[in-house]
Amino acid sequence: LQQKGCVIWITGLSGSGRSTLACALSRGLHSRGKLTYILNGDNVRHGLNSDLSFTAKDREENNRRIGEMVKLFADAGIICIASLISPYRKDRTTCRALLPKGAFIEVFMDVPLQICEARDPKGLYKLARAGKIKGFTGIDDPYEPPLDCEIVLQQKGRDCSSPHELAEKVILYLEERGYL
Ligand code: GGZ
Repeated sequence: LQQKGCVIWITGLSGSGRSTLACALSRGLHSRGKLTYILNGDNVRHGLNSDLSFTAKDREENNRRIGEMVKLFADAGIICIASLISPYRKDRTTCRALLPKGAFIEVFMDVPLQICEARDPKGLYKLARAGKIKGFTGIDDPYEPPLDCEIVLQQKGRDCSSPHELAEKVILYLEERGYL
């Protein structure tokens, strides 16, 4: 087998650009002849995890199941991109522990809440502020930023890279560690 599998675990608030990065990353890796697969919290929640809500317990279970899935993909030699809020540090640590050392690459979309809320691509923050969605991450539900993750992608003020540029940073990291 030519390809060594790994997991790119993208964590961050709703509207922080997780899905956009996942797509740009996937494109960049495909153009280098690599096989990838994106597991998106939102997508998986329509099928396999359709029994789960957004309580702390169900978010934990959502994270746990996706952790088990990305492990299988990485075992198969695929670069698996997981894009979910994964608000709890301990849940991300649990997923990390499933992978061989170095194969779990946590990427933090470090975007301030005000920016995510101003973007509000799905109008969910507006609903949350109006009290129509309860327990929305960043509004009335917690988000625990990583303390020590592999890659931090900041999007603040003038420091505004394109999705392509952000993806290239991750690809450089993979290159340096022999995943490409
Ligand atoms: C946070 C919510 C909620 C609540 C629905 N809190 O911007 P999005 O739409 O696409 O990303 C959010 C997605 C979060 O699902 P995850 O599986 O990634 O979350 S977790 O890791 O916490 O299990 C948002 C939408 O679902 N959404 N309700 N209450 N995000």
